[in-house]
Amino acid sequence: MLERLLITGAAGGLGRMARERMKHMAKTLRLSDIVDLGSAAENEELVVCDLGDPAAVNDLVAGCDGIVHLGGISVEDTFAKILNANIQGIYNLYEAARKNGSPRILFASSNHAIGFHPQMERLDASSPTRPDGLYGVSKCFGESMASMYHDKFGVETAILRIGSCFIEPKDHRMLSTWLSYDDFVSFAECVFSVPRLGCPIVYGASDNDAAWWDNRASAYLGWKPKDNAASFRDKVNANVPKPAKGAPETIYQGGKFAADRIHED
Ligand code: NAI
Ligand code: 15L
Repeated sequence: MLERLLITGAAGGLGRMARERMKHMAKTLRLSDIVDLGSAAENEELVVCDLGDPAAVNDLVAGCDGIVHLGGISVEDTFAKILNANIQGIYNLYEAARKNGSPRILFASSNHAIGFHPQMERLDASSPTRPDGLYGVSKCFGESMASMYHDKFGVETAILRIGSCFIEPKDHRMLSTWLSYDDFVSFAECVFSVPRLGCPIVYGASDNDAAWWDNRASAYLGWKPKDNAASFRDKVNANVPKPAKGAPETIYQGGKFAADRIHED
């Protein structure tokens, strides 16, 4: 069990889930976000902090032996916002980790780092990145930071290229990209218990029949996702209109993000 697990982005969708479902992983959960986090439960420490602030992030990381990094801009946005939260923010996080005992990190990267690859291509950890927007570019930057801090300083990171982590798949594309909450938590349990982590790139998807991604390179982690988006196929077919043939959500792994405009400041 970890002594103190830091969860950034704890007020967000995945952060709220992790706050509830990762309690058992550490004696203390240090929860952080740029917005209010309510009141602290018995084993919680709450820290409101902008990831773009180097001194605040250094204080945030000090004393933690594990980090689940969920904080930041999570969809396409202006470059100014992405720069502060996802680029300056990840630099601040890795510098703080380097200076504070090299806690293990689970970095929430995204399928949008590879989103311009066509859906018919099967990708693995060695496939080239192909970001589908500025948000995707920022995740590529984060992945490169993880790799460099591992090679140069020994900071271990699991780079999880999350597909679509929600209670259930919301559309046809997510029948391929869905990651269940249970499978996300079991991944985090592997990350913080495996004897040697290194710096693997792992595709964050459940055991979906319609999967696009191959995780054999990280089989040594022992992570075995158990859920399958196929069990929601009928529900999606009944409730969500099929996208038109040739629409971006039928062509690109990143779906609609590939057709998103640049959000000017
Ligand atoms: P979210 O947008 O619900 O949560 C992100 C949190 O980060 C928010 O609570 C926000 O207040 C906080 N944040 C934003 N800027 C900040 C800053 N400058 N300083 C501190 N905190 C800041 O996103 P969600 O869905 O919970 O995703 C969590 C992480 O997982 C994100 O990094 C996202 O890119 C990644 N991810 C999520 C996927 C999903 O399906 N939910 C898919 C792929 C990646
Ligand atoms: C992401 O990276 C986003 O954070 C999430 O909100 C979804 O849009 C997801 O990708 C997806 O591609 O479904």
